[in-house]
Order: sequence, then C-alpha cells, then structure tokens
Amino acid sequence: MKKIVAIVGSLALASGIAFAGEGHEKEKTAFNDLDQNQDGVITQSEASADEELVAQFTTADANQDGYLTPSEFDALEGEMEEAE
Ligand SMILES: [Ca+2]
Ligand SMILES: [Ca+2]
Repeated sequence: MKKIVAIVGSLALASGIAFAGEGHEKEKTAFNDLDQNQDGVITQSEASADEELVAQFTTADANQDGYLTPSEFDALEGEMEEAE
C-alpha cells in the first residue's frame, strides 16, 4: 500500500509540471516557467515556448523594450482572461 502511495505521489509531482498552467498558481508558475534564466523578465526567445504569448508579445510589452516584466505579463494574463 505504501508503495502505491509513493508511486501516485511521484506521478502527481511529474504531472504537476504538465498541469502548471492550471490552478491558483497559474500566473506565477507560468512566468517562472517561461523565464528560463530566472532574470526576472521574459525575452522574445523565452516567450517562444508559448505560442499564445508569442502572438501577444508585442502587445504585452507595454514599454516596447523587448522584455516582459511580471507586471506586463500579469496585465496580459488579465486581458486573456477577460477575453474568455
Ligand atoms: Ca529571462
Ligand atoms: Ca517591457
């Protein structure tokens, strides 16, 4: 029984990565996932991991400096949610 719990537990951890786009931690998780070098901004090449973000990148980059800050990213996420 303990073994099953351990297996289920590790599956949950593994699938947690796949489902990182869902749930309460959505925005933070998405930003940190996309910010591959953890410098606090998302570059266009980092954004290329997310097709939707690539399409929105120029719009989301409010000050047009070529980077998305967490607040620019949050604003974009807000707009996407309103659109749904
Ligand atoms: Ca980065
Ligand atoms: Ca910017």
